[in-house]
Amino acid sequence: MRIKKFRAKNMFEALRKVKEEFGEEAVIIDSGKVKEDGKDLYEVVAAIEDKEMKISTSESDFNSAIVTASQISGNQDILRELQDIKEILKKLLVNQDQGIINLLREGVPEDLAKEINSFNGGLRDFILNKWRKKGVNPISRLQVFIGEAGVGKTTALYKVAFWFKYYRKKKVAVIETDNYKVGAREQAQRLSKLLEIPLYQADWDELSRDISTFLENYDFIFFDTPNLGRRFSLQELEEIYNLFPSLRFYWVARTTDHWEHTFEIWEELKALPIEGLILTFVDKYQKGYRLFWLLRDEIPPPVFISNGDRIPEDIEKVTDDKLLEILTRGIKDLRNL
Ligand SMILES: Nc1nc2c(ncn2[C@@H]2O[C@H](COP(=O)(O)OP(=O)(O)O)[C@@H](O)[C@H]2O)c(=O)[nH]1
Ligand SMILES: [Mg+2]
Repeated sequence: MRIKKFRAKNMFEALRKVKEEFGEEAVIIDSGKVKEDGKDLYEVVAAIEDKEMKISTSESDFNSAIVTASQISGNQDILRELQDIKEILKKLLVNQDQGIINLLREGVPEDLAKEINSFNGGLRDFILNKWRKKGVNPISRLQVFIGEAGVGKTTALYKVAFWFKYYRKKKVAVIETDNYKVGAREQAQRLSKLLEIPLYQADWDELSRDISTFLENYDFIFFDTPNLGRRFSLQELEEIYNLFPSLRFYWVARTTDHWEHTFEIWEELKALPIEGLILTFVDKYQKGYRLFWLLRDEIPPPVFISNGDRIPEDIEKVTDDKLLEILTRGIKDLRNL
């Protein structure tokens, strides 16, 4: 890389000099006003990638190089120039670290903060690149909704069930397996009646007999589960999965929770075949950065978002635009990242 300072009476003149010598691909590292012989000048520090650093093999080239080297040795100007360049590089490195620190402060996990910082483009492109890399999973017919207490599992399940029934004209049934939560049965009955979606109460042990009948009669079967925790543990989920290997999982996560907490849950859940993520409480979510953990490669793609407590209408399928809207929510300057 070659770095050089260009000085001129004004900014346009300085930039013109940069262009003239370095061409269109020059990168501006620093700029500002300086004084030279009592006059105000504008200075631009520009850099250009050395595309063709030829290694000289001819003797005449070699000799002229020696002459040049001897000419410059002891040249104070060049030494000063080198010192300046060192300072500029130092400043650049510090700025880069500052960028990472700012992202960390905003709640971006460190790995992603570093990736964003070294990404050659705007934040929108970064998000879309990462998101497209995840691809989209086909939705399986037996889908178990899992997540912590109060994240909105039951609410999301009925909304998604209704979405498939209404927009995709699919035959959908719900199986309620939450036998712990007080009022869970009543909540399920009320929602099933309201949305005209058949509901079955069942234990996993009993289900082994009936699952093929369900598959004959319905396109999709959604299982509502108790809150993950002491009474319904990951171990139990794994046992259920071993019993029914055709089950797939939708992980329901609340967007207002701190990403470190959500990520701890993910560390536990990742042993299961999780096909997609349902993000809830998006209506209460304010600042985009805090959801950047979603962009980690290992996190399953968000499929639906729940943006309110009204059933069935507060649900949306995740699209590029929707994801961008959520992840950049409240971020003022997207170009500077
Ligand atoms: N504002 C808002 N409230 C929600 C959302 N999803 C669920 N809720 C509310 O959160 C509470 C818990 O929901 P529920 O589905 O029973 O949670 P579960 O324990 O995970 O099954 C209920 O009062 C819901 O109305 C959402 O996306 N936004
Ligand atoms: Mg529930």
